[in-house]
Amino acid sequence: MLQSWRWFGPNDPVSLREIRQAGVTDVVSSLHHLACGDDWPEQEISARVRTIAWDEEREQPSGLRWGMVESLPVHEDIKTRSGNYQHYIDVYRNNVRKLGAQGVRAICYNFMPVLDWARTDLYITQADGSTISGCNIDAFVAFDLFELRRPDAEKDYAPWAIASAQQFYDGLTEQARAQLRSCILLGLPGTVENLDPPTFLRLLQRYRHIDAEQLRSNLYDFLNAIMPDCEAAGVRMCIHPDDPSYPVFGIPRILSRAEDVQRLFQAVPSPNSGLTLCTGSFGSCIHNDPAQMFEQFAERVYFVHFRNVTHVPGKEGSFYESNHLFGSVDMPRAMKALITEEERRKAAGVLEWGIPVRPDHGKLMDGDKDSGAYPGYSRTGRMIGLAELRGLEVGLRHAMGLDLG
Ligand code: DNO
Repeated sequence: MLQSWRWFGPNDPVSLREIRQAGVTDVVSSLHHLACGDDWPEQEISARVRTIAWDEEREQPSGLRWGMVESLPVHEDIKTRSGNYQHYIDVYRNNVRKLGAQGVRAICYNFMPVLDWARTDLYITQADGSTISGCNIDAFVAFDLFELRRPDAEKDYAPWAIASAQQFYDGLTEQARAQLRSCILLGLPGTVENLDPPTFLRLLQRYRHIDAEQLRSNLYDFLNAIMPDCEAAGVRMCIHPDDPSYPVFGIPRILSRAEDVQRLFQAVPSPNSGLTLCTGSFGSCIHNDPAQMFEQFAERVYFVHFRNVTHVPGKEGSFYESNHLFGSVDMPRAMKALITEEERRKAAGVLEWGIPVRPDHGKLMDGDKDSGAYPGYSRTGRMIGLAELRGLEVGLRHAMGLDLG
């Protein structure tokens, strides 16, 4: 695996030097200060390439490179195929070409309406005092019904689910309700903005007449329009799964299950359209086996997010993010799928770059609590995750009789 790390740019509390010292070679970054749909100026791209690759202080190459963009967000006009979508597709195509010309090899994006990843709690305290994030299905439903009051929302839920959400909501203090609101509507890392309930509702309304089939076809049209540029620029698109991988707030979901991935690859056969295999996002749906999905789609996996989730027994949809190696995702099997695919590409002579893997999310430990780290994007927690994953890789490679990578 290529050890990679998400870096949010010069204001990130974790420095590039620390990232390098943790063993990382591949930085995953984006021009976060630009708005969704903006043209990315060439000078800004080259400045970021240089910031990552050149150690100013020591005046020498840093040992890091920027080959992976996460994310180049897709404008809502493209997802809804309305408004100025043609303009935004042209901008996207241009950005792909510019990024490819400056050495970017792959782009991670998603096609989730309105929200990027969503959680109902970002600071769940564990027994050891560290915090992690998670989803409580009752909280999602309660927010939808009693806070947002989305029209017709009750039609999306079974009566027992509504009753359970009601009971949950009744037990919340006003302060806990406010916390839930800000957690769901907060711009999480990588997302575009903080939303307020009326704006969120208005944005959701744009999808009132867009069902999953329509959204799928909008995704395929978008990808087919940009594929020639991706191919010419040598850039691979890696779609990120829906997170969580089940419906929330009536939003259509089109990248949650294995059949969604299969349909995507049938509709857009270009090898430049691939997958970000995020074990945590796929793992949030109890019907998915992310390790098996890795094996199934290995040839089209160009980027990996390794993290684990633990399902709450008897509460489908409720989970918390757990230690990278232990939880509902069979991480040794997922790592084995990665190694097997890397070896296959090597033997076939098609491993031009390697498969970047980032330790996705990590617990927030005491020393990091005041560092300004984004939820999930802790320094120490992610470094522990990376170290554990590296250990797992070396152990498996040794057991498989392979070189240690
Ligand atoms: C969350 C991330 C996502 C991801 C986007 C990709 O931690 O995995 O925000 O970057 O969905 O577009």
